[in-house]
Amino acid sequence: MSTLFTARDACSFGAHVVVRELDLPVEVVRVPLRTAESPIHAVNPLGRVPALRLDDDTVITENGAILPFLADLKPGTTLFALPGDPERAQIQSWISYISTEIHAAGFRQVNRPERYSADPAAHDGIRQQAAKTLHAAVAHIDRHLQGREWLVGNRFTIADAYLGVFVRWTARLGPDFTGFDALNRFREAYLARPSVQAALAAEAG
Ligand SMILES: N[C@@H](CCC(=O)N[C@@H](CS)C(=O)NCC(=O)O)C(=O)O
Repeated sequence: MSTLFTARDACSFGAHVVVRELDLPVEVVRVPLRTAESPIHAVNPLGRVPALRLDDDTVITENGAILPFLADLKPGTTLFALPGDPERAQIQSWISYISTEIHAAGFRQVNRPERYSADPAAHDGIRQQAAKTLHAAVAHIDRHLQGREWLVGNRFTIADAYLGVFVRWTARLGPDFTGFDALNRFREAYLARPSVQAALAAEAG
């Protein structure tokens, strides 16, 4: 059986939700992060989740690869679209935007400024600038979601499963990030999904 390596409250949550949405025969295993003892290092040399190990020991890393791969295990699922369908590219476009603009340029710099400067005196400035960048990226998504429930095609897709991770984190960033109406509606709809509730319960255990 394939194994999806995840961590609590991490960006692997979206892939975990997809496994549950599609009822895939994938074992979800939680690992600790940022410790040399974690079994994740034997799977992903970067020590990061998500990582997907297939039956034949092939390893796939990166949300941008894992989310489409999981959806393609059920060809024709409404969570994705078939090759050649422009919606497939739109879904991939959002995953790429979220991974680069929201995660890497935003949350990673807000949460881990030490990765961008060895000088502790620089960290507050990095955090503040990253929060502004993040705010602009979140506002872009909020505008897109005006009058829509989900990112693409009026249905929940793998891009929404992934966005939900960061929409949950955004709420913790303080008052500047709480007034996005469309995003707030998205968060409620996301949290109401049985797959999300089941994944949350499993990760809390
Ligand atoms: N670009 C990667 C980022 C993965 C990533 O940064 N995962 C975090 C959890 S949200 C992690 O494992 N961090 C541990 C570390 O960097 O040591 C992806 O989208 O899959």
